[in-house]
Amino acid sequence: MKKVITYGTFDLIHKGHIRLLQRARELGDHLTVCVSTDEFNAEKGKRAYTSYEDRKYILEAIKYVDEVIPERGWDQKIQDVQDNDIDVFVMGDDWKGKFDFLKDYCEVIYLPRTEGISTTKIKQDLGLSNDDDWKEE
Ligand code: C2G
Repeated sequence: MKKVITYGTFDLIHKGHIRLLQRARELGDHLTVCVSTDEFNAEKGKRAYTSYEDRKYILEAIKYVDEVIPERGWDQKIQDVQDNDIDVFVMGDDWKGKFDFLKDYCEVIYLPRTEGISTTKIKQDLGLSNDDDWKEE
């Protein structure tokens, strides 16, 4: 079985995320998604609208996704690839080159991002571009 892995926050799931997951899954027989915890998002300078538990729940409902595990930091990827017998590591090409060190452990593929959509754009279009607007009711 050819196993694929990808990483991300996947907040406010949109077509760009789904297309990434679909193309990643098509590269093998099994897709593991490593989704950033809320704590790691803070480290990335991101504050997701949707909690880690809810982002995990949503990802597990997507037909291209076979397994969801937590991403707690930048330096777990080699261990994840080894522990999960991963053959292919996939990311959108905004990350091109950033994870080439994984080539010693698995195939590394950067896929073209889907233009015209992003979580940031959604927030801006909704006029919620700063954190204060995000306080839950
Ligand atoms: N993506 C895409 N097209 C978009 C938006 C996102 O292909 N329009 C891809 C990104 O390139 C990434 C994945 O969807 O591969 C998830 O995007 P984010 O949730 O923004 O992930 P990010 O914050 O980049 O976290 O260790 C890696 C990090 O966890 C990646």
